[in-house]
Amino acid sequence: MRIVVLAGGIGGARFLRGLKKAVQGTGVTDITVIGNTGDDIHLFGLKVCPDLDTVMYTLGDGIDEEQGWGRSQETFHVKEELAAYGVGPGWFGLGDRDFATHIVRTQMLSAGYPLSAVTEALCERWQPGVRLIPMSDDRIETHVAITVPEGEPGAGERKAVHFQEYWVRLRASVDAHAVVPVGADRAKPAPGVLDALASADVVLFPPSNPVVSIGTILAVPGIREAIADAGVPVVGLSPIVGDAPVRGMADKVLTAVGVETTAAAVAEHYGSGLLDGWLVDTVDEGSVARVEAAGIRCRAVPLLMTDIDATARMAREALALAEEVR
Ligand code: GDP
Ligand code: FO1
Ligand code: CA
Repeated sequence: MRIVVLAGGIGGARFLRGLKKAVQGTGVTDITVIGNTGDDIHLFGLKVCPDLDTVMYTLGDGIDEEQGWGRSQETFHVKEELAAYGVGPGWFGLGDRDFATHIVRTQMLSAGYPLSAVTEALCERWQPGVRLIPMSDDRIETHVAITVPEGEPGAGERKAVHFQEYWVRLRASVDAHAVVPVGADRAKPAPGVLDALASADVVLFPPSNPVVSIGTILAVPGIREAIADAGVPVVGLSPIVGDAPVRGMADKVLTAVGVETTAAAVAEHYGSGLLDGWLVDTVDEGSVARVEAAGIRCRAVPLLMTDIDATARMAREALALAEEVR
């Protein structure tokens, strides 16, 4: 059996760790991960791919476990030296070990390799145990339209900021008027993406951000259609538990696209044209009927990724639901 997973950063990566454990000793031949690159940012002349790196480091045991992003045993000497030159942004914490990844990536991109080939090369070191493919080799950057907050230059004016500026510098403290995956409309899926979907036996949406992770991947022309055309079960797990994101500020970007922050509304947002099955947490058992009324098979199971065994159980539930709707 071949499994394809559409993944953002922390939610996607942690789920994948559980999925790998869940399929150990079963007939699963491979797991292909289509990674979000809308969070990518160019800093200090380097290309940084937070979600791809989060998946790669998490599955390769190089992640800072507590933070969920960045390298373990990290130091920040380069960042401090850059700051001493007055070179920012200071609000984005690139560590020394992490810098090496971005240097290698940028060097290979400058030599003409596409991001998909570079990602494969980086994974040679980390051996994540899955095939990690960026959603596209083309540059796509999520931008967020905001009103500049009081106390900042241009306060009260409307402008677009890079997703990382919205998420990390502003901590999503102001409303997002719109979320735009800039460049997605002209982008092509990376080599291997459509083939993986065409030969998939099941497609999983981990509990990743529905707007800026999975939504961005689905914005690449051809990917949504390839999922539908695959004709295999598509099952998702809710990142919203008890009407709030388990972690992060997904509510801000859900509101921006007119979706309420509930497990049921996220399922309806994907819709029965895309999703066949949806898992909600046991605290949201009351929303099962609403999801099923939308034509999506739904089960309530524990959805907190507190440890790898709990996460593996979630993955098994998702695969069981896939068999039920097949
Ligand atoms: P990001 O790119 O690092 O933001 O990570 P993802 O997009 O892959 O996942 C982010 C989402 O993961 C957030 O909306 C969280 O609510 C969700 N999440 C994090 N931990 C858990 C968990 O233990 N259970 C569930 N159900 N969702 C989680
Ligand atoms: N998140 C933060 O909240 N603060 C940071 O300084 C930060 C630095 C950073 C560096 C590399 C990387 O791969 C990820 C990093 N993240 C940081 C996480 C990240 O950019 C966001 O949480 C995601 O893009 C949202 O998915
Ligand atoms: Ca992300």
